[in-house]
Amino acid sequence: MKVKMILPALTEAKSPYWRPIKYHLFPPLGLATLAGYFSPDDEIEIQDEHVEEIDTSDRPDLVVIQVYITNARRAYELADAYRRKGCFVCLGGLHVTSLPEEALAHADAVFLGPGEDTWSKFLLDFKRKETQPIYQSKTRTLCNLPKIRRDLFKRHHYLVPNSLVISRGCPHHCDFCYKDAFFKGGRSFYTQPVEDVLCEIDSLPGKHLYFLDDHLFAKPDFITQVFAGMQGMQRVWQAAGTVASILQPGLMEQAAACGLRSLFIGFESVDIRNISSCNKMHNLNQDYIVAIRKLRDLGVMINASFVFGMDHDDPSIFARTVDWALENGIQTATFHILTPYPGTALHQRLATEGRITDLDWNHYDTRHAVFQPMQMSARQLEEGYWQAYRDFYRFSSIWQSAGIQGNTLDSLRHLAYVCGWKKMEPLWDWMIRMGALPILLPLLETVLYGHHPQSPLVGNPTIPVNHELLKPLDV
Ligand code: B12
Repeated sequence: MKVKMILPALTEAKSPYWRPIKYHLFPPLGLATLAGYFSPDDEIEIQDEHVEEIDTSDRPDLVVIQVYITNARRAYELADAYRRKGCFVCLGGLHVTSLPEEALAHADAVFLGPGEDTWSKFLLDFKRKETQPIYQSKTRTLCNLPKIRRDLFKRHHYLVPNSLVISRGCPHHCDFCYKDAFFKGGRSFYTQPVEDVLCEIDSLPGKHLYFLDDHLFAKPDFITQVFAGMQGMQRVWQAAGTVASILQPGLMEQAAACGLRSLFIGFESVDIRNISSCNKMHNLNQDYIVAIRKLRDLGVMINASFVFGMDHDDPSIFARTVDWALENGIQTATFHILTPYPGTALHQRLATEGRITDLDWNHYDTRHAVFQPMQMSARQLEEGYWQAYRDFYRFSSIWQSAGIQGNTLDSLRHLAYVCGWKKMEPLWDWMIRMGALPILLPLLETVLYGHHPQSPLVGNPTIPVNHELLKPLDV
């Protein structure tokens, strides 16, 4: 059977928001996970619209499309085109799970929740020509999974080809997060067996890894076993973590010892009232500044994530957040406008209060105010968001936070790193278009990491230089 798997672009290439560097980061891991369930005789192609044009002139037997909220319109367009040709179209992913009826109008079958259990059942049904319109995931396990079909990735297109997820979900219940809606009807946090994780890591080429787990450190006994197994593997890696896990005694030390180099941290707000009102209880009563210092001492860079537009935010929040981040020497920051994704508790609350003002899913990209904020206008919220980016990344700001690093070398690294990443984005874009990344990235990595005391590159010239960019990526 001929199978076409598609990840439609989250932002159109012609949009002013298109950033080649952002959309060339990770390969479509979810689709490659599902591809593992096909039989060896099946002819499978994965197309990722972020890095290539989707060719719709073919006529596969089965079309599989992953739908996020901001690619929903495009996903439906592709689905309709293939259905007109008589192809069987399956839609799944986060947005389909939130709004199955909407998706069903464009599909022969829709899949709610993670696909590991429903997908194998569907493939049997498809063979027997007895498919159902809706498949709801119930059994949640990551044991005995088929191998992820990484061989189907066009690897050379990606800055971070070695992305992996070794758990699903998260044990917490923040009101803005997709998680509770996506995992309803079964467990909402579960992990892979440690041996499988270590085997997968071992099978990945190069040195650099990026764990895309929502909360890698959520189950300490699991992750400390993984870290113990990673000792000696000579990997460098990045991930996302919470303030509470950073403060947990010994955990970050172990992570840094087996290669942690940068961490994405959801600080969310510098106003503590917002933290309790969004139910991010694990951030409450945590000392953000102690956490930041701890990572700095371990040589781990921080990408701090902040959300604007929560109910306690007034127009002073933008400057207060940027000042706080700079005073604490944060390397990179990612700002978001609060976005009420359908299916979340936040969406339900704002809808009940009559505050949702925009239902164009393309605007649910955390760059648009799609609701009426409590203490400012939607326009002030959007302008403040862009102003925060400009203020955080102006030269004087970069200089200020570089001065706060532990020593001169770290300050220089900070300067080179932030300027090299943010100030040279047009150059990065040009390099991506020219296909020059494989040559230039190793050079950059040596500049960024070569001198760092914990870098495995230091004093060990026999270790091949990593071909991926190491930075706290804003995903
Ligand atoms: C990688 C990633 C990206 C990549 C996307 C490209 C890519 N290659 O995947 C990039 C960096 C571009 C990106 C951008 C953004 N992202 Co993002 N991203 C992720 C991340 C970290 C990992 C995705 C992943 O690989 N998961 C692992 C695989 C195994 O899971 P999966 O993809 O969900 O696939 C499974 C199921 O969904 C299902 N499935 C999926 N499709 C189908 C299809 C069928 C037929 C079936 C049966 C099953 C099925 O089966 C798979 C196996 O279980 C997730 C967080 C997470 N942990 O998932 C956030 C996440 C998806 N992103 C999110 C957000 C908010 C964004 C941004 C809007 C944020 C921002 N401002 O930067 C932007 C998008 C900008 C825009 N214009 O839209 C949110 C989505 C919230 C929501 N309700 O939609 C998430 C969940 C993060 C979070 N915790 O909030 N992102």
